[in-house]
Amino acid sequence: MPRIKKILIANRGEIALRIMRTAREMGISTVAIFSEADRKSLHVRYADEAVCVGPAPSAESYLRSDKIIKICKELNVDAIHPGYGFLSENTDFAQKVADAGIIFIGPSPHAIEIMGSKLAAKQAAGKYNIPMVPGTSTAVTDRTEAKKLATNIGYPVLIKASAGGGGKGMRVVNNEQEFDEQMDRAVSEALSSFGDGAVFIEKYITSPKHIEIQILGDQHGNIIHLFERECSIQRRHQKVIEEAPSVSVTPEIREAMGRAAIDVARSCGYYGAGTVEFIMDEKRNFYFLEMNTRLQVEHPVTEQITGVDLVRQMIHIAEGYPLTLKQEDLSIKGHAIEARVYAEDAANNFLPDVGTLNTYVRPQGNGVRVDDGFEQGMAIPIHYDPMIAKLITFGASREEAIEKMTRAIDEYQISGVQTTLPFCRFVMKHQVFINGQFDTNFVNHYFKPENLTSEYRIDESILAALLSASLMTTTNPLKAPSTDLQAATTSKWRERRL
Ligand code: MV4
Repeated sequence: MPRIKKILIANRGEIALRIMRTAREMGISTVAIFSEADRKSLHVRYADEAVCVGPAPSAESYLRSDKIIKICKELNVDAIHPGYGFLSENTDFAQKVADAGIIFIGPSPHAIEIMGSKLAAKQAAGKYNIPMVPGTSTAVTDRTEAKKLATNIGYPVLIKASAGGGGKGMRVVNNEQEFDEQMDRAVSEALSSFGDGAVFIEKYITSPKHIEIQILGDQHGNIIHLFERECSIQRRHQKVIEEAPSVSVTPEIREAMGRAAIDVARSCGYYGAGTVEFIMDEKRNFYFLEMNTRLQVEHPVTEQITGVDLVRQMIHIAEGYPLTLKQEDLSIKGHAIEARVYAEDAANNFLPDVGTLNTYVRPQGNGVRVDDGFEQGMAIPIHYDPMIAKLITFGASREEAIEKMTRAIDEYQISGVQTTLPFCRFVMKHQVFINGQFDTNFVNHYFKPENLTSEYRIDESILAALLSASLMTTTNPLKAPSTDLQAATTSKWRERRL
């Protein structure tokens, strides 16, 4: 069995750091790569060795597969962990790594390729009895033919790009009159975004919950699932809150969904860690959507409820060992919630906010995990994803996890950039979130910028703190307009930018 002694992490930020921590625990040495913008990053300092791969833009640094493979050869690297994003779901990269005699810590190029195409994925899954949304599993090209299919499926329908992702190339069609225009748009968007104009049609599920199953497979055909994650709280296809388990999933549904996820993985000979996405309608019917062939951003909630280190498992699998975990040994213990802390202004349509972390103090204590890659004083680079941190809480029950999240959000001190923390607090306090009756429309239905201020109204204890503080030089918080989010946020008024 090839023992991995040295890993290169082809990524940056919190996920690079998260992977290195497990590698270090396993006695594996680590190589970081970094762009010129990340020279001082925590992931660079944490690594045993670090190599600059180029200028700030990803295309000139983190996406330079040729350079990355060359570094591996020069530094005697045994394996590459791609993290998420960047090269993680790139078939050519996985193949080139294998051709260079380096272990790719992830699935086979074949599995990445199949699941990278929604149509190929549907066709592969079609060999098993996996529930799928009524629709086509081949590309539609002829409009007249397509309209007939849509009428049979029944409006509203969704036109989707086979190569799509993040909602791109996806068009809702409410009736036959709209069909031609929306189909043209979907095809041209698919062509311009992915260079592949193949589209297909599905019944549009108007109020779905987004539920995904974590799976692990080894190179000997064993596949297990690690239950579900509920990811419905998102806006513009960007997840903000994730949790495990889901309030809407019964033990029976969990078992059926887990079995379906394992079959999807089996349909492409999957090994490594992977995630099978489903949507669930109001009647709790669930349908397979697609499979993500990487370690996902939200993997920590699964780690917290199962006690399994997913990165450790990925490394074991890549080394060729059979899974030591058995399905019957796995169980859900407690509840975990993740809040993504983005440098974005939720009060201003989630506009990205650039700047420096003038104050950056993490919450701590029982049931709190923070996965991040920043320190106080660092600037958030504009070149990459604006995620500052993932705040994860876990408790014996969902209520406890929510209470811990609210407390942790209140402890988190960030100034210099606007963040999604106030928005996450709004979600934790919202009755619809608390009772679990939410779907992917939650943000559109319930969130308005004004909501943030009511939760952040100055109360007496804050007034007392304001009066005793000697920092009231820039503005008088007592006169701060009630719409001023920063001014009314617990203690954060002190760092208000003018
Ligand atoms: C759907 C759907 C409703 N009906 N398919 C969004 C991106 C891609 N992963 C698939 N997506 C959807 N597919 C059918 N037939 C609704 C969505 C969808 C969605 C899915 C998961 C999480 C958030 C979402 C937000 C809007 C739409």
